[in-house]
Amino acid sequence: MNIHNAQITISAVKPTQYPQTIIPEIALAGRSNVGKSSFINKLLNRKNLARTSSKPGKTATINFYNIDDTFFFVDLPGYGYAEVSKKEREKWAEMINRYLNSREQLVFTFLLVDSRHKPTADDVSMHKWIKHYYGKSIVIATKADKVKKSKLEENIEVIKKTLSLDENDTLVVFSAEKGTGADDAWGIIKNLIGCED
Ligand SMILES: Nc1nc2c(ncn2[C@@H]2O[C@H](COP(=O)(O)OP(=O)(O)OP(=O)(O)O)[C@@H](O)[C@H]2O)c(=O)[nH]1
Ligand SMILES: [Mg+2]
Repeated sequence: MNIHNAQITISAVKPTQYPQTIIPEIALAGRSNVGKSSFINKLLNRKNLARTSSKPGKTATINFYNIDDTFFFVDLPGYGYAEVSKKEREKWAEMINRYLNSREQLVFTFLLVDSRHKPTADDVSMHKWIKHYYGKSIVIATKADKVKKSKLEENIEVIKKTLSLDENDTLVVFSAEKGTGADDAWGIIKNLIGCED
């Protein structure tokens, strides 16, 4: 896809702040620090469009990125970050759930997991929700550049098994550092939003 214009529309904390458009939305869910914001930046070839940080908990709001008025990337706060207070975590979870469960424009939710680690209990429940909601899932295994190739294959098997992926599910091995998987991700996105070019 030839992107001309990608910009943040709003950082929202409640539904009244969501963009009042009917443009399709693709949301990115995953553990804090897994690479959701970096995924957006890599796909758009923009270093700092979505703010990233080596410190987990960077994205604390629901950030809507308008991509050429064709679709929105919706960058969600990460879950499972132990360092923030329980109260704060619950607030984020509520904010995420409210968006995911009620947003009509939401055409799909990608699940990002770290290709170095076994998916957590939170990842498993997020994946279950996605399967229940869409009947299929798209899992992005991030930070693939950080794992040796032989180990990577092993880890991908563990991810598939832990999340119980089946033939309806798609797993994309991804690296925001190297660009691995970016073309595949674009192919999936174009398909989801019904875009030809
Ligand atoms: N080597 C490598 N580092 C990555 C990759 N993706 C993300 N990172 C790094 O991981 C850290 C976290 O990335 P973010 O994109 O901020 O993660 P996030 O999921 O948006 O995190 P929160 O906003 O806290 O939920 C940053 O230091 C990134 O540079 C990748 O594919 N390869
Ligand atoms: Mg982020």
